Amino acid sequence: MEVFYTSKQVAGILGINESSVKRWTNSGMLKCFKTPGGHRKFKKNDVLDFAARYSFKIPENVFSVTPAETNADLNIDKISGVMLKKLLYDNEDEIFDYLNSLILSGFTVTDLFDKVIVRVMEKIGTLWKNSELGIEGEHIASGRLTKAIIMLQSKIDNNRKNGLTAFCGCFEGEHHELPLISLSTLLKSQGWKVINAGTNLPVNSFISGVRKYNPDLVCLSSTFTEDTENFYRESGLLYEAVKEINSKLITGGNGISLDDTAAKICDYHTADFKSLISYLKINFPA
Ligand code: B12
Repeated sequence: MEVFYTSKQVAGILGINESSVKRWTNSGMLKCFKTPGGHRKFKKNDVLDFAARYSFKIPENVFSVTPAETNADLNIDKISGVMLKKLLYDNEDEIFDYLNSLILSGFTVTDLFDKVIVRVMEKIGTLWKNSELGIEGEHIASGRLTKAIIMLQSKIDNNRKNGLTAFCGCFEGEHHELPLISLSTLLKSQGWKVINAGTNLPVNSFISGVRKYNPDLVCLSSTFTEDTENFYRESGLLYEAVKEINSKLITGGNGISLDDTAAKICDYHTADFKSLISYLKINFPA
């Protein structure tokens, strides 16, 4: 089955604006055809010809996942398997190319994190737990993925800013940085300006940052909570500061349980990005 690409996908593949794609098709430099509804569609070979003629560098894996794969039966298992191998054996450029190709094939940023990256990192965690992967192997894989996600940020940063600012961080003792970087990437893709204060942040510094930047939204990520009582104490302090500036506090991650206590220390708690997006749509309508 021949696969066709949209103007948006071609813009992503070539690393240019959608308006340039339209201009070049209008001038005849880039071949396309139009659907009955007037939408431009592109063949892979036409995009490759254009790239070769005008010296555009195309990432290697960009065409490796076809849009068909992202339709009804998303093959998450297969994609996670490919990703796992890439994390273990490839470098960050190749991981980035693969993540980018998933986005270009129609994957939402939310699904990329909730369904693929969470699953792949769980597999890494299991390998590590079963001593099939050393600590160094886990660090290398996490480091490569972190770099690839940061590279992806500039690709999926939404040019249409919503004018809102989010302040994100983790409390002292929390070293899981990947969820926080993933969260920043997701929010940026939704048009948010993101201030990522990082992991291992003493609660007073977290609060100082909130007061200084006066954000519309504060996000706290927690993956591993050693001292639950202290965590709730610190969250309570942060929540007071967030309420003082009429902002909202959202907590997320597997280090926090969804019990009644959690409900009292934030405006909303969720374990995934899909629910965060739903919450934002209701509470920060465009
Ligand atoms: C990578 C990793 C590390 C790396 C982190 C590197 C880095 N740069 O981030 C390092 C080596 C530092 C590390 C250290 C430790 N780790 Co660790 N780690 C992992 C691993 C393999 C992957 C985590 C990850 O990045 N996942 C990918 C992200 C995207 O997924 P996620 O965290 O689930 O995030 C999703 C949701 O939770 C949610 N979310 C998260 N935050 C937020 C925030 C908001 C606002 C919202 C809305 C949503 C949200 O949305 C995300 C997308 O769906 C997991 C294994 C696993 N099963 O997950 C163990 C794991 C989390 N680690 C674990 C442990 C025990 C540790 C250590 C104690 C190990 C040790 N003995 O030293 C230390 C603790 C360090 C500390 N004090 O923080 C346990 C935690 C068990 C628990 N909850 O008690 C796990 C589950 C491994 C295991 N099976 O035992 N770890």
